[in-house]
Amino acid sequence: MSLKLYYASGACSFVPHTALELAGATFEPSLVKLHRGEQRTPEYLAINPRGQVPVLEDGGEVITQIVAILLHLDAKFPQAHLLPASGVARSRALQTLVWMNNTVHPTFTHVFMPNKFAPDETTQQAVKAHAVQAYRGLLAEIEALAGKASPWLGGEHPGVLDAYALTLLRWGGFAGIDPQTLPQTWALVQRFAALPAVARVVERERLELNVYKA
Ligand SMILES: N[C@@H](CCC(=O)N[C@@H](CS)C(=O)NCC(=O)O)C(=O)O
Repeated sequence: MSLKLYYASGACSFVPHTALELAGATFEPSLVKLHRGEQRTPEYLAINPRGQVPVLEDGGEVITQIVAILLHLDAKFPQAHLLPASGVARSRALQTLVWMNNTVHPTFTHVFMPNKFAPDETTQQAVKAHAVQAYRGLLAEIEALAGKASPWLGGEHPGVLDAYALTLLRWGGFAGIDPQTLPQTWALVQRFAALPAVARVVERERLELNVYKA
């Protein structure tokens, strides 16, 4: 059955995009240009009425939500070790994955799109400033996890936690957070990006890892 991933450059879809490459899957990458509003076209809304990436199509089935997509890929490609297979290691990895998705990621959304959370410019600026401070604290938590990585966030194998950490750290640059102030995470992210499978995604998405401007 054919696999197709709808993704946007530098967006959270980097995580399933990387998972597909790490798994050695044959898939069709389909770029959705968010800055051009392609996620709001009738064609795309017919695929995902929420107007978001990522979307995975597996045969005739449409799957949305990063965690659901990753669990689907983990079950489909167990040999890729996208997550630890069982036991406490798996529970801990899921704990981190879900936290990244339900806490760290939406905090950045408040930085990047404060207009989604407040109607007027003044309140939006306040929302953004508050979210940047919260985001710093959350990246510090990732830094502590990166300090314990052995050698990857999920343990022996590079996987989805490393991909999410890369995305979240990179976004920090847009929030004015220098990735080099988080040296454990920055080292892990650079090591991860150098893997051939990950490098393919970085190249396809044309990503600069460090977007921080002093
Ligand atoms: N809860 C969703 C969040 C997905 C999400 O936030 N997607 C963003 C990109 S990182 C998006 O498509 N934004 C487009 C928009 O809001 O217009 C998931 O886990 O998949």
